[in-house]
Amino acid sequence: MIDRRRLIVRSGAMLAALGTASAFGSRFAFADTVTLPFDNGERPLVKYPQKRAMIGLTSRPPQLETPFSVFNEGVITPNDAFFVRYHLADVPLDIDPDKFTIEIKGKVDKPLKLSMAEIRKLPAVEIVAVNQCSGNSRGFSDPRVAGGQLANGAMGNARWRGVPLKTVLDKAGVQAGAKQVTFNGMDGPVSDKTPDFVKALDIDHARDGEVMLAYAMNGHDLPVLNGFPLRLVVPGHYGTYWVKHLNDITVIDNVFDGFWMKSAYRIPDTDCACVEPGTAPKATVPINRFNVRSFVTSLTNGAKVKAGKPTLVKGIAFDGGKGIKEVSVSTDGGKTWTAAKLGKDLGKYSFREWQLPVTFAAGAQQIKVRATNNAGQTQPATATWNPPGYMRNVIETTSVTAA
Ligand SMILES: Nc1nc2c(c(=O)[nH]1)N[C@H]1C(S)=C(S)[C@@H](COP(=O)(O)O)O[C@H]1N2
Ligand SMILES: [Mo]
Repeated sequence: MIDRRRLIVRSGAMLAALGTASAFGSRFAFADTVTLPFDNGERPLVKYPQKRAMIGLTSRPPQLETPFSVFNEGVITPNDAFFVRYHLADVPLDIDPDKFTIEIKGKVDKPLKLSMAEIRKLPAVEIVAVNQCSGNSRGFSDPRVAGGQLANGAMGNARWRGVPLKTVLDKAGVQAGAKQVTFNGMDGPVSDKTPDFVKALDIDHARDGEVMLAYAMNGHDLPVLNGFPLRLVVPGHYGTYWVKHLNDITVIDNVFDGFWMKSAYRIPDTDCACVEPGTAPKATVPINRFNVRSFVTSLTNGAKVKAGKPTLVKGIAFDGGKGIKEVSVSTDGGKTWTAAKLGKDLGKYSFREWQLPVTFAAGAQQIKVRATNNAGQTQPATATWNPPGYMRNVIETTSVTAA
């Protein structure tokens, strides 16, 4: 059962912690509850600073899912509707950007400590990229698995602005023998038994010129809950690597063995990153790139449409960075597919809009949508399964009634 009073008190404490509650505009309030389409799917709609009403998953730390209707508003996810994921309860809500510094240390010639002013002076780059939690859509896992029971709203697409990680690594001078780079943010565990949230990338990935230290999102400072004042952006890769409130970058000459790399966020070492439902993988690897996904956004399950007249069906598709080649729609259970028209290309890491006029016969109808990327990878007809419930990308089906 949802304890609204407790959530309200905690949201209030957070406003106080921010120190500038009034600057954050409207006060927290509970609009309503929503019911996600799986067992125990009832969630409160909660209001946090800088966020519109969002689907509340946990309050300590705050974890917010984007209401799916937001994805039909446009191809860019607004900052105030962008999902929020944290692991550790000690979330830094009152960082002074003028005092904030980030350290680059370890196997480098010249350890650095940079202020935000110094970071902002470096040549900036922009990239539109999807951030998606590994466990997005986990609530649909069958059999059910442990972890945050998310529907499809733990993803978002934003225009990120910042400095290539390569720029600061080059400035510090990576030494020969460097193998990985670790990333630590300012949040921490409440109990010292919980391992701190630290992630690692291979050195070549860290220096690919695309991985970014981002300070802006859609033309504004990062929202506090999305990592203000600085976060890692790892295009095409699951959100777990996108470390928020990032203030510690360490170059190491070994493979990092912290909990969040060695034990958590690992997928079966199989082509589908899946195993027979209910079984354990023989070997695992760290989760990495997104697989291909596509969604109908203009119609939800249970929607009523006109029979015998075209309905413009719209949605989004994305993948881990090959770029979307084709999106197709089927209304006959997957026997035949019709290619949709793709929208503007905002880059290979972005959501890609698609649309297709569909004429429905009267009665109950199912719309299936399937995307294929430029490497020929597509989506499975039946959902794959793994114990942590990661990487769901089944062909989605939307049920409507035409009359
Ligand atoms: N500092 C910090 N960064 C973090 C996390 C965290 O717990 N702490 N969670 C990661 C995970 S698992 C995800 S999915 C993304 C979510 O980013 P968002 O909250 O901005 O949507 O943040 C990542 N960065
Ligand atoms: Mo995540």
